[in-house]
Amino acid sequence: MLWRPFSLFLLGAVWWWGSIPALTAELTVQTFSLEIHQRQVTGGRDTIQVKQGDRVTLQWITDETVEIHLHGYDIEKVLQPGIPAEMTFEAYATGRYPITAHGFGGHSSETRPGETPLVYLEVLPR
Ligand SMILES: [Cu+2]
Repeated sequence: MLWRPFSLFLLGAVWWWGSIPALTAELTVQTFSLEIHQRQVTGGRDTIQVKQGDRVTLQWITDETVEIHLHGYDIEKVLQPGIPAEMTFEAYATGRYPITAHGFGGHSSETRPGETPLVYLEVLPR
């Protein structure tokens, strides 16, 4: 009786191949466009919601030079007016994290008198 283990193997192979697209489909890519105008994120958006494990891309455009900081994930980026910039990361940690402006107009790092939250990133558990 050779056919039995063989057909079991075939079944296993079908199951295994079938699971590959399912696994890749789990990885959701989330892209958000954010525009800073007069030191605020436009459109009244104050929260970005994603799920844990999502691949997140934040596309930024600003009308003023500013250093932005995603707390928790500790990603910093200097934005220049009119030049699109991206932050890409995997949302591995759940929680609510502020994205703050460290300084507008190019005056950053040395003095940080009260960071201004621009928007919050919320990472929800799966
Ligand atoms: Cu900060």
